[in-house]
Parts: sequence; structure tokens; C-alpha cells
Amino acid sequence: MRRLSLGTALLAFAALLAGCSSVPEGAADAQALVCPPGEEGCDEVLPIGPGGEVEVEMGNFFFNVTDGIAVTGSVEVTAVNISDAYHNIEILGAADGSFLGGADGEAFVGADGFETDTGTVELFPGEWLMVCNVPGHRAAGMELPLTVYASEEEAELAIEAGETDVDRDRENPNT
Ligand SMILES: [Cu+2]
Repeated sequence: MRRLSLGTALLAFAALLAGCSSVPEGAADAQALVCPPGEEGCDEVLPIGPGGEVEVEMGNFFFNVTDGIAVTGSVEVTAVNISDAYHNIEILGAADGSFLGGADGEAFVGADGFETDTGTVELFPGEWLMVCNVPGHRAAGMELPLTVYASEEEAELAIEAGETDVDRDRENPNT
């Protein structure tokens, strides 16, 4: 009986190792490069996780993460436009349809001057890049990394360590 239960435990452990479906480190990059969204068979590969909420300020010409945290899955982004010009957010390499690495991709949120828009994007864990895809805006400064954590636990550890994107304010070149 002892022997059997030990064997069962070992089998379960082996199955856990073999069948582990957690996304390996660097999966975000792999997803972006190996399986472009929109190509056959790629759109089913979506991150599984609790997701999260992030608030981003956008202006001429910068982004600033002001609140929230992104965990893998469906990430809701609220984009608050604090300028008088239209801006949007495209996440390069996003798994759900944003164009990979170009300026003619798909923004999932966009707002006219002093307006706010909310959208969701499916993201694997990793470091992503938010850009505004209005011509010239990215080059003028509208790009900012967005960290997507693998789990809520990992996100909480980052919060405790003060290492989140929030308030990672960079110099506004226009002030
Ligand atoms: Cu812009």
C-alpha cells in the first residue's frame, strides 16, 4: 500500500512536470516572433491568467503608468489623454491582433484630446512595449515598457519591492 501510494505520487509529479502548461520565460517574445496573430492556428494561443488593470496617462509625447498592475491574461488598460491631441496605444507583439513590430498596427485604445478610453489586450508574461502608432509619435517619445507578471503572487512581490511600472515617470521632454 505504501509502495503504491509512493508510485502514484511519483507519477503525479512526473505528470505535473511533463504537462505543465505555464508559459516559459521569453514566451512573449516567442509568441511575437514565431506565431504572429492573424496567421492560421496562432490566434488560439492565448495567455491564461487572472489578467489585471492598468491606468496609463498619455500626452505630447509620452506615456506614464499611473496605477494598477498587469498580470498575464486579459489586461484592461484605461488610457487617459491629458493632452489636446489624439493618441492611442498599440502593444507591439500582442497576442490578440496587434501588428508585430510595425507602425501600421492595431491600437486597442485611442482617445481624442482630454478624453479617456478603455480596452483590453491579451498578454503573456514578460516585458512588452506600448507605443502610440500615430505617425511620428513613437519617435517623439511615445513608447514605454509594460511589465506583465506571470502570477498575482509575482505581481505582489514586485509591488512590495517597489518595482512596478507605476510612477516610473520619465522626463517629459515638453516641460
Ligand atoms: Cu500619440
